[in-house]
Amino acid sequence: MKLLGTLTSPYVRKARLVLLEKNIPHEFVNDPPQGSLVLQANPMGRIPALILDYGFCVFDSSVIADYADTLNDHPVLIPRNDVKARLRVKRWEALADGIADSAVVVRTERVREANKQDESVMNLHNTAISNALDYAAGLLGFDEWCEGNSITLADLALTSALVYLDLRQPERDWRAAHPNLSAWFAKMTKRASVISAGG
Ligand SMILES: N[C@@H](CCC(=O)N[C@@H](CS)C(=O)NCC(=O)O)C(=O)O
Repeated sequence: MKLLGTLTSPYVRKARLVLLEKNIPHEFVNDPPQGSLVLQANPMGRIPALILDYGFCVFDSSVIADYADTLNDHPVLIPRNDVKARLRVKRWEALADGIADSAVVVRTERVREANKQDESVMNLHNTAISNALDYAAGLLGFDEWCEGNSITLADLALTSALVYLDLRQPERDWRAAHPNLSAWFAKMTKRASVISAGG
């Protein structure tokens, strides 16, 4: 299978981390949003897109993660039998993707000409990020993993969002505000998958 996307996208990183953690053979193909390969795979031109060996194209990182998780059991990243645990993991994913969504909006505003930037949009989304980080730190507490006793999609999604936040908002001192999240993230960034996906 081929995973299309860029190295900086938080959604692509999440999909890559799932494939890497589960040791699923794949080729990473660097192609940007609206790139020629991406457009053949995803009519919306968004990344990531996963092209399966029989040509079927899967898009949206959540769908890719869901599909990839069915391919083997080591590890199971989205709980299968415990409905409440599954819901908690998927909600973590939504929270992490929400941080990424807002960081992308702020980034999009920031790269516009100064007189075209919408301060209220940036404030709204920066506040959403702060609130989501508060919420994530509270949920995590001093647990080793976001959910249960082992790594899940929740950890990978949150890691991807925070790597992106560090990239686009290096001035945001979320580590000082949330030492527990900081310690958890430091451990996550030492994992082979995270290093291999580019930090
Ligand atoms: N919900 C989607 C979001 C994907 C997404 O918005 N990717 C961005 C790159 S970070 C993109 O392709 N943007 C280009 C566009 O929206 O046209 C997912 O999780 O895959």
